[in-house]
Order: sequence, then structure tokens, then C-alpha cells
Amino acid sequence: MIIRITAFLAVVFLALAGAPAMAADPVTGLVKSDPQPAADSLQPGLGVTYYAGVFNSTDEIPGWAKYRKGKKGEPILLLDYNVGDGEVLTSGRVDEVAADIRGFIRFDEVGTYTIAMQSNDGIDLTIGGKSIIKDTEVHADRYSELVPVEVAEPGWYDFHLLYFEKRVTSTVELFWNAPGKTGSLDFVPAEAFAHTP
Ligand SMILES: [Ca+2]
Repeated sequence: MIIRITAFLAVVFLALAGAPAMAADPVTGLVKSDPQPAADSLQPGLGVTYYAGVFNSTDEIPGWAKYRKGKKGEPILLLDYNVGDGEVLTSGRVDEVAADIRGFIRFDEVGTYTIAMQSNDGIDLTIGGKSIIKDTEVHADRYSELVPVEVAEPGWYDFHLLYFEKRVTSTVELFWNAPGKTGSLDFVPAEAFAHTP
């Protein structure tokens, strides 16, 4: 609890201070989706496949998915889920479920974005082939570090988030600041997400 409050206050303080401390090393070398997805092939939100089961780490999800079909869910339009003991994302379940979330995220600007997440339970976020945020095991709500992510070219990048909720409360939130923007981070907006069905 103390860690959680400290992390929360740190994010709030740094946001208010207008100069988020870059706690993490910058992530560089993101590769744009190649080819870029055709505009008429894209649908809003991120695609998601759910796997019902008891997970203790996101590292268990790929092996699990190899042998099970999973269930397609309604697309996730925004990663702003802070639902207490309610439904986990669009899964129709409140506990014991993993989500394999895939699609694209669009960076319109060249420069250094700041990306952060709050999660409960595990998350493993990869963008443009690079690991951005990992907090893979069971935990109460907590924030990641503020991760500087260098974008060399505007466009769509492959987005892949593994997530699971073991029991009780569930949170998945994704925040960013565009290059040069200071102040509090915003939820990554819906128009920055897309997927091909
Ligand atoms: Ca939980």
C-alpha cells in the first residue's frame, strides 16, 4: 500500500511539477509497421483474445495460448479501465482471465513520447518490436515508471499488450505525453488505436 501511494504521489507530483522525471532508460529503435496498414482495413480500437484461467504471470500467456483457442472479445477502444471488482476489459468475466491485445498505435510526431501505465495485475507492453513496460506478476494497482520512448518516424506501430487479472480488482490504464508536452499525462486517445479484424 505504501509503495502504491508513493508511486501515485510521485506521478501526481511530477505531473504537477510539469517535468516528469524520466525514471526509466529511453527506449529507442522502434520499427514502424511494414507495410503500414491501409486506412480502409483499419477498425477502431485494439483487437483482443481472452483466455479463461488462473494466471500468475504474463509470461504464462503465450504458452497457454499455444494450446487453446481463446475467445475474441469486443475491441478495446481506450485503455482506461479502473473497474474495481467489475468486468475485466471486454471479457465478460470479473476474474481469472488473460488478454492478448493486438493492433496498432499511431505516433503523429517525431521525438520523445513519455509513456506510463497503471496496472493490476500483470502487464507486458511491446510497441514497434520493443519492450516498453513490464510488470508481469500479480499486484495491487500500481504505476509503472515514466518511460521515454523515442519515435523516429510518424506512423502506425505494432501494439501488443499481454495482461491478466487473477482476482478481486482490475486496472489497465495507458498514458502518454507527446514530445514537448509537459504536465500531467493523458490517456492515449481512441484515435491513436486501430486494428485489423
Ligand atoms: Ca487483481
